[in-house]
Amino acid sequence: MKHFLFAIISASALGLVASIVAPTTSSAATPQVVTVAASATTLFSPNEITVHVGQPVELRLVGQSGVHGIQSGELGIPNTTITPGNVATVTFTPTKIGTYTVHCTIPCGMDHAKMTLVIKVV
Ligand SMILES: [Cu+2]
Repeated sequence: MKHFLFAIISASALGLVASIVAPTTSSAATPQVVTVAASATTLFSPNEITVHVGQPVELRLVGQSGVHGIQSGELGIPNTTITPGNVATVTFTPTKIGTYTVHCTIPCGMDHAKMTLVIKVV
């Protein structure tokens, strides 16, 4: 009887440990989801985001008007095209602290040169 009780207590203790450890592990791997709209008139909105070294970022680029593009070799963002009515999702993991200015890669109108997304890695 004593052994039986011990087994039950041990099993619950293990379960408790698992439930404490599991969320910590998954939150470290869970990407930070950031949504940015891309439009011919409001450009990237917001035009500045903050992300964290070592934490994956799931960047959701919502195409509102005009065709736009994004790419950053430094940040590991692949060449991605954003079209109206679609959401382009890119995932990258920043490795170095800094402020990165990413320009729209596709000429999209009068304000194209001003179309930047500032990504602060902290
Ligand atoms: Cu653009």
